[in-house]
Amino acid sequence: MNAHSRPLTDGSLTLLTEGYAWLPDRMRRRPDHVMRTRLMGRPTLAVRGPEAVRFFYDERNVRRHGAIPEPVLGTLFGHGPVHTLDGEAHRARKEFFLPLLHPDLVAGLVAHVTRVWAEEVPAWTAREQVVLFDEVSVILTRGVCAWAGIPLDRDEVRSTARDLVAMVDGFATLGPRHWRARRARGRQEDRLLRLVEDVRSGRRDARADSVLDRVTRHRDADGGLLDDGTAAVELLNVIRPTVAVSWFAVFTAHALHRWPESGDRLRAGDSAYTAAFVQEVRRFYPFAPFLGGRAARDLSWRGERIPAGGTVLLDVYGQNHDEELWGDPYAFRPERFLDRPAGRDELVPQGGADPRTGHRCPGEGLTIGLLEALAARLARLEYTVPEQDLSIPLGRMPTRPRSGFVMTGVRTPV
Ligand code: MYR
Repeated sequence: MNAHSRPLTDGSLTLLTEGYAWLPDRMRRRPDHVMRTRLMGRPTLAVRGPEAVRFFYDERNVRRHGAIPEPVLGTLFGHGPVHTLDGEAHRARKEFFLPLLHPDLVAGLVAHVTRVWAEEVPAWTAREQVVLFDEVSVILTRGVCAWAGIPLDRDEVRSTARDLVAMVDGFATLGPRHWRARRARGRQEDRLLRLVEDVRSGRRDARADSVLDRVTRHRDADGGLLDDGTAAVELLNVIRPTVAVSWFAVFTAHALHRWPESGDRLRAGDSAYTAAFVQEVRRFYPFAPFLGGRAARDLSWRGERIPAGGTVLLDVYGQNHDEELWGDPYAFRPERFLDRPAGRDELVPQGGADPRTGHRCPGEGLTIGLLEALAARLARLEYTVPEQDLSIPLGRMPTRPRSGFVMTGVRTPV
């Protein structure tokens, strides 16, 4: 029996226990960066590298319909979202998201979030301790809702932030976090669905050209408006990922703590270094483990075959730590991005290829803009990092420092 005829064991259980390490550990033994396995009972092909990114994002090879398992839709993305569409349907729905690529919109979101930061942070100085993850999620929730034109009363800020975090936190587990995520999604979809109904019925005004206004007017490929439920799902697909930047913000604080010398250049306002630092945070720390699609036809990649309908995975975490691409990939070294900017299909924490035509996250520029602003502000903040568990368990998806990054003695810069 050779490697090709041996029945493949299903990797689902080991994936759930090994988390981020599952794919990269197995890929390490594959010099061609391609691997056959089974996942949730389906033949699966895992690929990695810039050429593989182009293969993966070519719709003639890989399609999205039916690719995302229901437990991920029921928590993270919702039912009927842009992530599950192909061809003309995808192109038309993507029109709603493409303005997010515009630098003016990025600047607008950053302005809202930094205004909220300036309002919230002084109160940290009076507190015995602050859990950065929780507080940043509140700041991002307030900022993104104000920017998107979504009303948010003062007394619903913390519960909304908790729900948005829960949806991300529960997508890759079948334990209590998963059920919390489903309940959170139910609450937030209901709330936004009522908001969409109110705008459409004229009971409430939406700020002209805001994200809320645009979702109520968006037309799909068939020329029809989104139904109220799908509009709520896609609104959440703008605000939830923005709040998910909390994970990267805490990784930013972790990096500043472990490599404090980086802080000097951030404090000095070195914008090229700040941009490189943020790219290194997005490369180095674990966020999306991999991305998936379905083989559109019988496919072969570097000699490995996958039948039509099989699963194709892009090994995101593995590619961001690929020795050949990065050299010394487990060293945190922002300078690597000063020496040479990352190629489009090399650095793929939020997917690869062109966000205008494919499934790369259209919010990548928003993430980068927010992190540059937050990194500079975190570097200028004075605080103590008390004894705590800052380990980042790779078996938990999504992961973050276990303590959430506790700060004491916070003092704002004069
Ligand atoms: C967001 O809120 O959308 C940001 C969080 C994204 C995490 C990305 C995880 C991707 C999981 C895809 C699973 C595909 C399985 C075949």
